[in-house]
Amino acid sequence: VKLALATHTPDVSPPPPVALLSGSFEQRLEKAARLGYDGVELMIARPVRLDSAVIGAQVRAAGLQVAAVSSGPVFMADGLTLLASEQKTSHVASTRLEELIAFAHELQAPLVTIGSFRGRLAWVGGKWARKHLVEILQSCAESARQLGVRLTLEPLNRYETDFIRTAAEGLDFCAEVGDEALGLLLDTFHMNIEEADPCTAIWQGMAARKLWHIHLGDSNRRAPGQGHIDFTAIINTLAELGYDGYLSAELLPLPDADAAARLTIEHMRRLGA
Ligand code: LER
Ligand code: MN
Repeated sequence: VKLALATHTPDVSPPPPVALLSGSFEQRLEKAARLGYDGVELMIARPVRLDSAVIGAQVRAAGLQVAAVSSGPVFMADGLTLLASEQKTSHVASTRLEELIAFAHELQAPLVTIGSFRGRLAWVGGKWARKHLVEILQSCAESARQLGVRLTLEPLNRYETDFIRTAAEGLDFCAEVGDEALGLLLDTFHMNIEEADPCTAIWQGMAARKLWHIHLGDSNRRAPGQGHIDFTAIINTLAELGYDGYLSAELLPLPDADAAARLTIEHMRRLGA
């Protein structure tokens, strides 16, 4: 199984609340490689402030792959969301998504994540909010497809979103968008709150051939093994169904950002990942 961890690029400061490892960007890459990670999920806010050739070279020099480009900081650091109360904000956010897609392409990253960056229906209001996001994602999925990049929609728990909380709801939304470049990202922390059974959610995503990325976090959003999620069951289900994407740690830096990264890989490897 390919393991990655989420860490921020130099355009993001302070670090997002679920980013791992301490030190400079290059030090964090080196630490990830030394711990045995295969890849990094890059949490990016402003791709235009970064040089993809430099970032790509730094990641390769550490012997790592870019597992994903995360849009999380576009919301967390810049307050931009695809659905927003101001139309201008929504427009700037869509443009930012196009930039992230182009950046992912330049880095040869397989996908861009869309979690809290999608915003909330209530911020737009009315029946057309959902339709608005469908249209934005149709347009961005087309750009992504042309560049050989994929987009992954992430169901989130009820305290962080007002729509798309389960894999089933995520798959319905993907069907509504109807582009082969749009699929799902399932986060074990969110699944633990919203799904009747995380393994069933994984099965649904795999059956639809839409499960392309997974975020790891335990029930308390600490490293796997520090809460009560059954990661053995999750790993066994993924193996049985032939999942070949990344398991990417996106969790709280507790007891500290380096220890959380170490505890994650130790636990996952011990379980056979
Ligand atoms: C937020 O809780 C999360 O899980 C991120 O992946 C989405 O921005
Ligand atoms: Mn997540």
